[in-house]
Amino acid sequence: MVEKRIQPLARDAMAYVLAGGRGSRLKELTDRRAKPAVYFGGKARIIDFALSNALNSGIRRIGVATQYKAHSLIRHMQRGWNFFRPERNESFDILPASQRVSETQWYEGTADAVYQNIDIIEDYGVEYMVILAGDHVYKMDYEYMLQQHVDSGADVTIGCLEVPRMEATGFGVMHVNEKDEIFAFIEKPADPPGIPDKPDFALASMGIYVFHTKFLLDALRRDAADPNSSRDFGKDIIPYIVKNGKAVAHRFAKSCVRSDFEHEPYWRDVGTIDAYWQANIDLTAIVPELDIYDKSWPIWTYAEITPPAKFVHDDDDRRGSATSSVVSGDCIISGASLNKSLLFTGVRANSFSKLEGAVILPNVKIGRRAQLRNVVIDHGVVIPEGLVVGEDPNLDAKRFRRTESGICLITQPMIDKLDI
Ligand code: ADQ
Ligand code: ADP
Repeated sequence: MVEKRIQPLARDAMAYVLAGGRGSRLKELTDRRAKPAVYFGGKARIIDFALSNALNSGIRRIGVATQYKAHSLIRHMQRGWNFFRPERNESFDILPASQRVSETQWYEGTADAVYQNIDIIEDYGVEYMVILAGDHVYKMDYEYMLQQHVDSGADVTIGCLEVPRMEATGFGVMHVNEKDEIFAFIEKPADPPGIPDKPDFALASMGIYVFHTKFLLDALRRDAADPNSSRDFGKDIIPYIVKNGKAVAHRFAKSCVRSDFEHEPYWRDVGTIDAYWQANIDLTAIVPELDIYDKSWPIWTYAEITPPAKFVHDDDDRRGSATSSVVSGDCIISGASLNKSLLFTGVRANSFSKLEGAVILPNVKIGRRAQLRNVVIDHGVVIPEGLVVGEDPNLDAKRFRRTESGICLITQPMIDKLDI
C-alpha cells in the first residue's frame, strides 16, 4: 500500500505581506507609489516576488497590508492577483489601514499592521503565519522554513542571511548557537556584531518570520497592551521572544530557489537608486544571477496584453538595434541603439537616440538624438529631443537626482523644469 503523503505545511499557512512602507531611499521613484509597487525586471513589480514565492511554495491564503501611497499597488494586485477562489479554500485580501481595532487611522508599526487585522486572520483558522516583507527581490520556498519551524519547536523562526558586517546597520542582527537558536537580537545596530568565526560578516534578519498563529496573536495582544511598545516586529516582538521564548534562525541558503547555474543565493533589497539600477541592469548579463526565465518558479504579475517589441532601422544596420538588453512588449526601437539596457512595456525610442545602462520604466518616450547613459527613467516620462545625460556630472546633478556613483533618476517634473 502506498503511504499517504503528508500535506505540505504551506497548505495550512497564511502569508501576510507587509507592504505599507514608503522606501524613502528610492527618492522620487516612491513619491507617488509605495516601494512594493515599484517596477522591477521588465514586467513585474517588487511585491510580485514575495507573492509569487508564497504561491509557488503552495500557500493559498494571502493578506497584504498596505498603507503609504497604496493606489498603484492596490490597482496592480486587483488586476494581477485576483484569481484566488474561496470555494477552493483560497483567499487574497488587500488590507489597507482602516481603523479596524483602534481609532488611530494608520498602522503604527509592522506588528500593528497585523494586529489590526486579527479578526480576519482568526476567521481563516490557519495553523501557521508566514510574515513577509513586500519589498525584496528573491526566490524562496517557504515550505522549508515552515518545516524547520515545526521540527525545532520554535516560537518564531526568522529568515536570515549573511551580509558584510558594515552593511548590516539597516538590519536586525542576531547571534545564534550551534543549533541556530537565537540568543541575542539587535535591531539596526550602529556597530553590528560579526559572526564569531566570520567576523567580517553579520547574520541579518530578512524581516520574514514564521509563527504558530495562536502564538503570534497572543504575542500581538500582549504587545498592544504595552504602552512603551512601538508595535514593530524588529523593535518589539522579536526582541521580546528572543528574551522570553525560543527564536530560531532559518538560513536563506536552505530554501532559496537557485537557478540552473550555480550562483550564490540571490536576495536584494533594491532600496536605493544605485541598488535598484544595478539589480535591473544585472538582468542584461549573459548569465544573470536572478533567473526570471525559470518556468519551475514563475514570477507572477499583472501584464497587459501587448503587441511584440519591434526594431526598425533606417539607412544603416547599426541603428534600430539592441545588444545585451532586455526589451518588453509594445516597445518600438526605431532607429535608436541600445546597449546594456532594460526596457519595460511600451517604450518608444526614436531615431538616433542612444541608450547605455538605461532602466526605462513603462510608456516612456525618448526623443530623437537623446543620449542617455546610466539612468533610471520613471513611468511615462517624455524625454525631449537631443537631451544628453551621463556626460556632464555637474549639469546632471543640477537637473536630476544624481547618485554619488553617477546614476541619474529622471522624473517628469524634473524634465518639465528644464529650460531647453
Ligand atoms: P526595515 O527594513 O526597516 O526592517 P520596516 O520599515 O519595518 O523594515 O518594513 C518592513 C516591511 O513592512 C516592508 O515591506 C514595509 O513596506 C512594511 N511596512 C513598514 N511599515 C508598515 C506599516 N506601518 N504598515 C504596513 N506595512 C509596513 C525590517 C526588520 C529588520 C530586518 C529588515 C530586513 O525590522 O530586523 O533586518 O526588515 O529588510
Ligand atoms: P504606476 O505606479 O502604476 O506606474 P503612476 O506612475 O501612473 O502609477 O502613478 C503612481 C500613483 O500616483 C498612482 O496612484 C496614480 O494614480 C498617482 N498619480 C499619477 N499621476 C499623478 C498626478 N499627476 N498627480 C497625483 N497623483 C498622480
